[in-house]
Amino acid sequence: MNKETRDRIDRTLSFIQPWLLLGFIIIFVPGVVFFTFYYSDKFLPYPVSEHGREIVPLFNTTTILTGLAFFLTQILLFFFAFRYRKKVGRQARYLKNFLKLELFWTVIPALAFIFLFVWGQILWAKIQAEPEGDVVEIDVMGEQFNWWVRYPGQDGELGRSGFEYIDQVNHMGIDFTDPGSLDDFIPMQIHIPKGRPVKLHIRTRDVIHSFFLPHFRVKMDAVPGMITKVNFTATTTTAEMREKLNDPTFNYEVACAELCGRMHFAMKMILVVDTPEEYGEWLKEQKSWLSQHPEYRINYTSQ
Ligand SMILES: [Cu+2]
Repeated sequence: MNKETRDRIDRTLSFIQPWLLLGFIIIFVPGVVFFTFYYSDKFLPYPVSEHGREIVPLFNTTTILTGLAFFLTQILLFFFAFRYRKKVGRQARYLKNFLKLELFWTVIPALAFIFLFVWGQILWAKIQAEPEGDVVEIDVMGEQFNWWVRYPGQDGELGRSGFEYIDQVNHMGIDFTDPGSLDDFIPMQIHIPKGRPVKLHIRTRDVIHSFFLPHFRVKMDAVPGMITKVNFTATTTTAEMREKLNDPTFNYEVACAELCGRMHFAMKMILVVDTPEEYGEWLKEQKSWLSQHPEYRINYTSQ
């Protein structure tokens, strides 16, 4: 390619590009607003946990503030790229010492960030505070690509567990030398009672997973070698939610929110919110894991 051709391409591009940038503002910006509202029925329904209701105003404020900043800066960015496009005979000017302007765009965003940070931090401390009252404790374990949950059983105590006890059958590595483990049970669905605080102890036996309950605004990573904790209190039963959404097949779902491998998308579990009475009934129906795997009683308790 000779110099003349290169110059011609260069001139053509510097003529077209500013107009493309202007077109971007005209099409993209209204497009974002339009589709946000167009698909608003696909948004998550109002949270069904006590702390979730407090997250809503924080989430909305953050979205509005960052949204305004986004539109303002993007519109200016693309507009200026158009307005000051290359023109024969126009020289760029170098401006300096605009202290007031620099203070303006440094201090205002800084204050906005501090405000959001403090609000979020106060709320997070409240969510992570030790729950009071009649707490339902559940041991949760992630594995590629399943969730396992263990309940304390009649004695209200989760028995010990350890990685050394994990095998093909004892997925959660329950330690049966601990009497607290004897009546623990592992259901295929999570049941929790409405109105009682739930405390989850979250573990993983392989890679990082993330325990995500979108309807409850609960999300906590499962980190190898650690037990992470998260608390929440459900405010709406599954039956009430089915009525509210007019969908008799609706179920709350646990999802994995950390890309953890090939079958990550399928790593989910159903969570049922019962009335306290239904929950009591369900608890009574559960059989201890040990009663279904009696061979483990021999293996560990005879040692
Ligand atoms: Cu996962």
